[in-house]
Amino acid sequence: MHALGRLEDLPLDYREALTAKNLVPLWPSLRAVLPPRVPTRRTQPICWPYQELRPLLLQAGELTPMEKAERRVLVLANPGHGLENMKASATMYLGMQLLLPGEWAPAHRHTPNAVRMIVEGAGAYTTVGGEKCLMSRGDLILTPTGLWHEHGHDGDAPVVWLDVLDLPLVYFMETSYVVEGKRQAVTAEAADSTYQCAGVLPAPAFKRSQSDFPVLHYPWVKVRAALLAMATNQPDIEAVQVAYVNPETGADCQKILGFSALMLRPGEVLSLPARSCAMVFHQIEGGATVSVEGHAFQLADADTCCIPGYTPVTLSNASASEPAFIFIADDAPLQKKLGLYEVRA
Ligand code: 1HN
Repeated sequence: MHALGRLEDLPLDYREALTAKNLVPLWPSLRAVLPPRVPTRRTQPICWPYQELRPLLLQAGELTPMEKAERRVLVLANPGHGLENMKASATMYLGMQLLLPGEWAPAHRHTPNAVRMIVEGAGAYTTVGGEKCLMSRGDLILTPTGLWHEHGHDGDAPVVWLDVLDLPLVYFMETSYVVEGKRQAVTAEAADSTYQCAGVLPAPAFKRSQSDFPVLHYPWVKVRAALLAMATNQPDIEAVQVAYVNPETGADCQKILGFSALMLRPGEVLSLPARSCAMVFHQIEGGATVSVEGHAFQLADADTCCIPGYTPVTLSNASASEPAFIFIADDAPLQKKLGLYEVRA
């Protein structure tokens, strides 16, 4: 690949003539936008240990009342993207949200899709599209695009959860906006949904669900039990991993970001090939090491890290007796829809 002409190679008056007409020569910038073989990634491998951010989040609870915050969140920002841009990766936003007993985060709906991974506390709930979802550690609760949602807390200790949104992508596309609303009437309890019984679907008059998001709440107790059963029943399986899907279609539960839960068996070392998607790892239980070239993050309970795409990663569980459970988010669904997804051997 030979060197291309630089901007400085062009006469100043020519460059000024271009600028005056809103024109730009491609060749000085061509290699920057089309680097050979491997894309340029601003996403840096970064870890946010929970014990470091927790006191700062609780302090936000003292410093900023709910009325002044609407959502009391510390954003897990990747310095590679500039902290003020609030991106963990090019497409993924991460934030730790605090709700104190008795507080209320008012109803709104917006175009970005959100999910919440519950980190600590009990007694809080989120109501999504009229469906009340109680929050327990490790639960995954979806707030898909366009659905009303609000959070409440009837318990007596702080509740914290991890928000994962496709906000950077939706904002980049100039399609991000919010609508404020009134308190929703609760029309259903997620825990009572027919979908909580695996293997059967509601089929009134033999019709399938009209919703793109039939399940909004994936309780950790059930996901954990599924992983343990998989580890017991399929001891030779390469990875003990389940994906959060739409049970009507088997497709990813959201359209842009994908979510899964992984169990690392005691002593397990799992090497994943480089894939084009960026990834987020959040430790639900136990401890694990996330290793990429130049970094080894030791994740303890509730720690979160991210890695850029096109990066091989090794996950390991150093415990000889305890499993490790990890929540994973990535932008593979988006990349697959766009024909950009790759696995490199
Ligand atoms: C949002 O609506 C929530 O509803 C949390 O809890 C974080 C970050 C950016 C945009 C919208 C929530 C958010 C958000």
